[in-house]
Amino acid sequence: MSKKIILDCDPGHDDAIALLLAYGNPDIELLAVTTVAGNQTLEKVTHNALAIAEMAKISGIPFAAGSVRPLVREIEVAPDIHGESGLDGPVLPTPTLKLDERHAVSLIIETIMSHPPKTVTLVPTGALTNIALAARLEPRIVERVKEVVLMGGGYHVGNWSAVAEFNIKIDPEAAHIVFNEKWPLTMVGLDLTHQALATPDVVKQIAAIGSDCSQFVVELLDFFGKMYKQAQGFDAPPVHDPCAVAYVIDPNVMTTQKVPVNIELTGTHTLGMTVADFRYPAPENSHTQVAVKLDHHKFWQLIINALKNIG
Ligand SMILES: [Ca+2]
Repeated sequence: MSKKIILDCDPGHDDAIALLLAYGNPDIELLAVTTVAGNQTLEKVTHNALAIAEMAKISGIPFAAGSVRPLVREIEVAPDIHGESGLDGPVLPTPTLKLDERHAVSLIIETIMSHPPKTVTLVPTGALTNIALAARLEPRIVERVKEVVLMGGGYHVGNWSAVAEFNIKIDPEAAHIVFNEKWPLTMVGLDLTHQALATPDVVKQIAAIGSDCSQFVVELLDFFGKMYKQAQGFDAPPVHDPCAVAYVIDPNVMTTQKVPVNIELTGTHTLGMTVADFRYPAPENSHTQVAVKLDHHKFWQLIINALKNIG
């Protein structure tokens, strides 16, 4: 049973690896790739998405560009982590794949509505702008999707402020919309992704694959590692976005806990915080859950196997 997903991303080093995992894993059917401003401008992240497609020889999957900025806030990008291009490090091939002419939000809606109910999983790994707009433009998608599995937030930790994570912090209003719609939502946040470290041993295993694609990932991780060391003091970089894809492939790759989550929109020091209420056992009908503990070995094996499959 293949799992149909739409990957909504802002590549981005870890988005790139998420895309390769989704494309290279045999259990995933990648229906569409959509982009959103975040790690860099929309123009740059869209170019990067197409360059990754070129590198991995991805064809027959629509790629569409989406929102150029957050719903309310000014655009914020992250050159301290991803460089000026959004994907600094490896030399990127020139894309030949043409963008789908539709806006990402239209592509998301049309893809969900043209598939049977409860078969399509949304996997956002950037700001939630496109997803929020899609839910407002076509509210029937909320009932129709199987679930939303997103990389973002953190119930005990932030990275763009003391308590807020980048994807949520840059467009908190969009996140508020997405977390408050009643679709099943899994938040794969920093609490989880900070366990997904690309340790030297992992990088060695990826290098040993010996393909263009594995070399590309090694170069991505090399740059990403340096930036994370410099910006946040990590000895090995946390590779966030593929964690969300990995959960869709095999929920046993991590443990989760049901808990109500809401987004802080007004706090002076807490804007964009994903506020998880652990005071009581979550109600049975709680539609949100958070990722807690990663099986590090299983996670990296999924990525290594996907890279081998791409060849
Ligand atoms: Ca991302």
